[in-house]
Amino acid sequence: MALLEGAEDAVAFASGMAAVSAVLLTLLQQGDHLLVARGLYGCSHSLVTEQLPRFGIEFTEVDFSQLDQVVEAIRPNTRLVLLETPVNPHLQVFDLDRIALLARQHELLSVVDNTFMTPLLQRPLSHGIDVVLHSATKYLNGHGDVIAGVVCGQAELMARLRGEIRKDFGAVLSPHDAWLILRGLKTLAVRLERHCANALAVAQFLQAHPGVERVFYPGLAGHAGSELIGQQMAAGGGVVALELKGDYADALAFADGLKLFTLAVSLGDAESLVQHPASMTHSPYEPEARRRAGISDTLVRLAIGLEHVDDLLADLAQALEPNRVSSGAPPAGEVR
Ligand code: 3LM
Repeated sequence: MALLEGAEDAVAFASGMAAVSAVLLTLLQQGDHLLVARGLYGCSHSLVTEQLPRFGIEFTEVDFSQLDQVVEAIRPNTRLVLLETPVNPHLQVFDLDRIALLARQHELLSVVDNTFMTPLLQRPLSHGIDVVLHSATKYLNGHGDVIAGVVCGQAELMARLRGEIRKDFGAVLSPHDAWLILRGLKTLAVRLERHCANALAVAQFLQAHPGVERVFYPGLAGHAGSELIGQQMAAGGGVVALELKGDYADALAFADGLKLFTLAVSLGDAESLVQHPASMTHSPYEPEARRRAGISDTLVRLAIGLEHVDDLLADLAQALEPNRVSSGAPPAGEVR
């Protein structure tokens, strides 16, 4: 992973959250403050907003697309900035060159969660970011059967992660799981090609569908940050999010109505997965914080797998049939 990310060294952990917490517990101490993106994976959000304050570490949530706001939020005890790009679950994209420069100008360390892209689609260190981390549970493994994390960066910092936090907190990765991810990495390039091609086709299909209010996919023209494709991102990735026309129940009925997509959290697997962030991955968010993070009740997240694109589009089409979405009940006479 150090080679792929262009880093001096890398350290493996028992999960993505073990990697996120190890970085923050190594770089921060009591009295410190960090700037964190409003939209983050649910458990990363609760780690920063609920766990770290117990150790006297403060935070401010900011929108990293509004850099003047970010500068205003910097305090004398601010030590680092933490963000994901694209953001889980609505895929907002941030300009890493500009964020890395801002952090450097204010002597802040910059930490980017690159789980949704992998180093094959985006290399944050090459944009001046200090630390990059991954939930290897997702694309790096690619088969939904391992939980793991990895952090990449300067050798001195990686030595502290390995020699202090991982050793004493114990979030080590099992040798067998390390072997499984090494195996997954062999097929990462071809899997990402299919994930990205399928995701673009799904995003275009949904964008044209009358039952869909809005589609979020960095590979779609008009998506905020899509101009960074080709500069910062090699492609849009394998996750698509959408907002349905309707309400909370309609979003659940749509997710329930899919047959080929499995209703489950996680992403990056060979199989396509569907989930409802408000009640699943981002349920740790307080409703007000979730609203500020732009995660609505009708937002549905699709982790696009490696199946044949025609099968995926056919499944979406049947689940979006008007009467299925509105009543949630299957059409008359059809037994589930
Ligand atoms: C999910 N995400 O379905 P683990 N960083 C990012 C992530 O998306 C995740 C992690 C870190 C999901 C997990 S919900 C229980 C399933 C951007 C995880 C944490 O600890 O390896 O799961 O990674 O969005």
